[in-house]
Amino acid sequence: MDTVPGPRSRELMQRAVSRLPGGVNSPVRAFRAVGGDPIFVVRGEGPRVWDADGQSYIDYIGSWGPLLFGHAHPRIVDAVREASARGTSFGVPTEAEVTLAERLCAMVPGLDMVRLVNSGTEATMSAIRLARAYTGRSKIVKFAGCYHGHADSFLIKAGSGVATLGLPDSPGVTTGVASDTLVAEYNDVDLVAEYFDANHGAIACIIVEPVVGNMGVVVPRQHYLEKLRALCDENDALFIFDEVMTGFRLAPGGAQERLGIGADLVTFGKVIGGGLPIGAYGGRRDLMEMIAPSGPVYQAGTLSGNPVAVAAGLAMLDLIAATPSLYQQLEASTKRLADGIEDHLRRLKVQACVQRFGSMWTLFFHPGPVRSWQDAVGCDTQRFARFYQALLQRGVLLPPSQFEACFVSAAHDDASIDATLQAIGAALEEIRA
Ligand code: KE4
Repeated sequence: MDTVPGPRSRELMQRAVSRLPGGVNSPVRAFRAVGGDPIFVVRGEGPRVWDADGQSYIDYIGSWGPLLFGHAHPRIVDAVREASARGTSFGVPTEAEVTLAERLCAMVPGLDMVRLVNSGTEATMSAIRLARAYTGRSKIVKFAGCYHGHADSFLIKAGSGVATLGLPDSPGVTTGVASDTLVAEYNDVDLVAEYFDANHGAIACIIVEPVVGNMGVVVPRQHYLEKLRALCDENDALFIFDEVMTGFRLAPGGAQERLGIGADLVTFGKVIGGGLPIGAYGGRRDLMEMIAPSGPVYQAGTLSGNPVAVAAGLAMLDLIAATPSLYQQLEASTKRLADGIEDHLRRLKVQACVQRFGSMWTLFFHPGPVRSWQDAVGCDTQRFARFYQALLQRGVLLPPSQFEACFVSAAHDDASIDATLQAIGAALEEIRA
């Protein structure tokens, strides 16, 4: 494989940096944490993408989670084509958005009503606004290394791109806003309990990634989420599951179904848009009917419930419904991949560990286990960067950060997994030297 990124991607990046901050429209895409310039992708199909220099890669970014069935699935492409031919946006209600709301409520436990928005950030920022309005309280509890989008209240020890770039907290977030965000360590309950004791009657909600993807894949300890649920109940606070990443990826009913725990509000994004801009938040009817215009809590959006994005989402849900073995297949593929990587780690005596849940996985350059952000910061990010580049040269594209989840899709067949394992073995050999 020629040097990656190739000349065309480099040329595009030179143009990009003069008109887009860092040359990108979302920071983590700049490949800063892995020491190079990004490839520019021109198309995707199934498990693969092709860059501007004609190189192809087995893709585990998967648009950061939405592409449960891989790139350019014909059912989704056709749905988008047909919907857009009837008009791309109306700003007036359409039947399709009602149908999507009905389908989401039928699939997700405890979902009486939803509001569609345009991103995961809009979903989570709206959910905490609703929690603050319902409880009359100001403070929220989040967890270091968890990422809930870029709304001010969340940019406090956040994961994903914030962690990747080593930005402790973002300038522009006022101390007033930051003082209402209490941060604890994921998988630790004691400090959360102390927060409730010290802020009696002041905490509106806990918001958590039920299975974390945004510090790399970190799974909840046994009974951890149940203890958070109990603390919310004891203190009349709301429990918010941020399922922007896990929703419809771990099970049709997401982490609530998979883990058997009910949240009061749940946020979604990614999968339910089939790769188009979408988000949603929802929960109990008494909560959601507080949202304007049925209630006083204002939230709005020009393109919310956009007919083209909704059509892609409905096609995605149709694909899920038409593939009864989907989640077993995703589990089996991801297990085979993770087991193969662990075989390489043992054979080459590399100090690293693989953590996975469903079709989400991360190779941590850390002895493991990684159970919190405190653990994750111990990763050898320099070694990850060398591994990343060695793998990229061998035609496998991971998220360009140690603190992200990799995604297996239904399009990642045995041949893709085998080719990935071969490339990972060679890349590990290269950096071991
Ligand atoms: P968006 O606003 O980026 O659509 O969603 C924010 C968000 C909220 N909650 C969770 C659990 C999320 O994972 C995300 C976004 N995920 C990152 C990937 N780790 C988006 C990638 C990016 O920022 O470019």
